[in-house]
Amino acid sequence: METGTAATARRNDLEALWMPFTANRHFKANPRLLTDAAGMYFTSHDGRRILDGIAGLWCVNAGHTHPKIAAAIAAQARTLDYAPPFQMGHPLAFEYAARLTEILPDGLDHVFFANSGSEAVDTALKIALAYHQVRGEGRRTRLIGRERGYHGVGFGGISVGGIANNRKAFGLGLPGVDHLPHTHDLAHNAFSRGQPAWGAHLADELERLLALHGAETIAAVIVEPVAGSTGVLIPPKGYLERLRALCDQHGILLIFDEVITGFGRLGAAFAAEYFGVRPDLLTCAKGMTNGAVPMGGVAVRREIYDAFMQGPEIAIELFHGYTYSGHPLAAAAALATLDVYRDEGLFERAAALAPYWQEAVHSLNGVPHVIDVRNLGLVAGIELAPIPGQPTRRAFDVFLACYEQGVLIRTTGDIIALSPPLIIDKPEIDRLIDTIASALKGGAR
Ligand code: PXG
Repeated sequence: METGTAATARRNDLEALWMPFTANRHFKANPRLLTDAAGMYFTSHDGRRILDGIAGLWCVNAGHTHPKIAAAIAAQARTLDYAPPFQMGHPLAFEYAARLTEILPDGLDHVFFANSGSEAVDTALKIALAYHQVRGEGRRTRLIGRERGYHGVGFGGISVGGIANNRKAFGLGLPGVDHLPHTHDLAHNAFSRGQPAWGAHLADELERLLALHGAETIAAVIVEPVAGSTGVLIPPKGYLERLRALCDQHGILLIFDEVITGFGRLGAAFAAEYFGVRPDLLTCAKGMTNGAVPMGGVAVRREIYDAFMQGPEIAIELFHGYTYSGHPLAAAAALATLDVYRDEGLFERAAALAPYWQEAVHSLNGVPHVIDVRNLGLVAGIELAPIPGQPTRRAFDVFLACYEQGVLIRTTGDIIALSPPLIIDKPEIDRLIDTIASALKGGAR
């Protein structure tokens, strides 16, 4: 390794890295580096403890550097570092798929592995299209997403996604995609606790799209059960049920993107269980490995898997997969993570804390600039009135002020999104909310 002042300077030079979804020039002028983490806290490069209000990025549900997960990864790295997943396998990937189906909704009992939420989404869309084709319904090629939806950054994901900034610089996307309207309406639903009462009828907009395109041309509808990245949009009561009924009526597959809602975020294993609505395909990532190793997955109903299992036995049934599908380190981390969720009762813990969380976040009602607070499980969105002419500035200033005070939050537009590790305790919830309140009061412009 290089030594000396020049080498140290090079190691600390921030210039070479092009950072994702980041204001690179602002960051490099004001770096915020995280060097260590344990439980609910990061340590920053300037030696401060930072309370993690967002589980890293919606993924570290069991808290940071969990010893059992870390040990499983270390042991696996010494035992089997890599095994090819095409025409070969290794035991942990099979074991994890079987274990995962135990906590998935009934009937979702086959799992395909990817390495991120974006890959899981593209995989799910491809399976949906190919499924209709193997059944002789190859005319079903259209995909329906939703305005403000976030399904990662692959071309499939941004096409069905509905966030303008994630789409507009990148060409035309997939053809044959349409979008449902989003369900966000402050006039009707501001300061709702849990699921808002107004808005189930917005699911009926699917009928308008079916009339426009012909139901027999639609392959799948994909939604986040709770939209996260766009600023926490909670589904109105009855909305998901109506989408399910319409998809059933018209032979359309329903895909739930559970990349953030999976693994206890709402106080149940998956949002599908929480809402009592079963999708045909379900994507997950993030909390699968507690964020410790990249991993994503798509769970599918038995009928979907079975539809592909035909033709000569030596024929490959699906021409899709990744070099790292079911990677040994990811599978080891994921198995250990499932053990931790079970042994520490973290999904139940999230459910038990949800009422306290709800009261805490709604205490921000009345704080300057707060125009909405919304919540479900251990998720909250706090929407701020933008500074006139400077969209996103208000929330970004709150983010910076909280970080100064040792609290990490996440902002998107002028919305604060909170999703703490499920191990958070009540005093930590209080500190998180108090810090946001004082940032809003102190930083009022
Ligand atoms: N689907 C959903 C619902 C997501 O939330 C992805 C897919 C993509 O996952 P990958 O692993 O490819 O990033 C996500 C990711 C935020 C934020 O600030 C959320 C995500 C990613 C980055 C930022 O809320 N979610």
